[in-house]
Amino acid sequence: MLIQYVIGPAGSGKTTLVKSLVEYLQDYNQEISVVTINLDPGCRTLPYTPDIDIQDYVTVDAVMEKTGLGPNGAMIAATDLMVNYIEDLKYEINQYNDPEIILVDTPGQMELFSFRNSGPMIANALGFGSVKRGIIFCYDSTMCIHPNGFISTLLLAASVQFRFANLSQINLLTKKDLIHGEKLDMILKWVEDEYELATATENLERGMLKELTLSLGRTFREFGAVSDLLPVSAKYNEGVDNVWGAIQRVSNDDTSPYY
Ligand SMILES: Nc1nc2c(ncn2[C@@H]2O[C@H](COP(=O)(O)OP(=O)(O)OP(=O)(O)O)[C@@H](O)[C@H]2O)c(=O)[nH]1
Ligand SMILES: [Mg+2]
Repeated sequence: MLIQYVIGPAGSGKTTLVKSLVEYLQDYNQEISVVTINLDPGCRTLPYTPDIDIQDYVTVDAVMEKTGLGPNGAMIAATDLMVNYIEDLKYEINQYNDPEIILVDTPGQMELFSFRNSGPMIANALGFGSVKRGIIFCYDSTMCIHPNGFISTLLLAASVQFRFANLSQINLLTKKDLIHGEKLDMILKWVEDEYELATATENLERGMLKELTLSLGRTFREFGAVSDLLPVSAKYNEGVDNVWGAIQRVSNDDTSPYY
């Protein structure tokens, strides 16, 4: 059994990806057993019906009503409260007959799940028995068309990797349908070739921002934090097969941190 946590900045396409991936896996050609978990206590509607839903236990609205906190404070409190329901989540997972994969949709406020204690605690606690765990990180392509936006997203992806250090990470470039083909190729070249990113930074950024972008680009590459980006359009179900391929490759790799 695999558990994949879908993480990324607000609006980067996490929920739409979960929906599209579930549909792909449940397609009659695949028939892969999949369970979905919604770990966002604040979302109002979802385009898929989660099999397991944290909102059965805790919601931002209920926390607001009970504590008088505003939406931001209540979101923080609700995210922290999720750890109280780890045993319930495990119990619910055990009701399914050893699914091949569990997809976990995480909150829009990425920093709450990733940088407070609850996210890593839940991720560790759900890794019981022989369960393999990994992260799918969503780079929003519309945020990555400038070197500075690309590096900023890379910073977020790398900080998630640090926080969940024992989990493998697959990086996606989401909403590829929203950017032109040449821009998409350009971003993919920035990943492959450090000179392409450096040249684009020289041409497109100015002053301090340019120096910082160049310096961060070099540092990230040195530390191996610039890794393959898989372009995907969950809205139009394009590239979802490659995401499944990447999940399978990482989970079958004995040297990956899955183990
Ligand atoms: N064009 C296009 N739009 C997309 C795609 N994926 C998501 N969107 C849109 O982007 C918006 C945000 O998508 P979500 O899937 O809700 O993103 P999210 O990361 O789950 O958002 P939060 O949970 O609020 O952080 C919605 O309007 C989606 O319809 C895509 O592949 N292409
Ligand atoms: Mg979402």
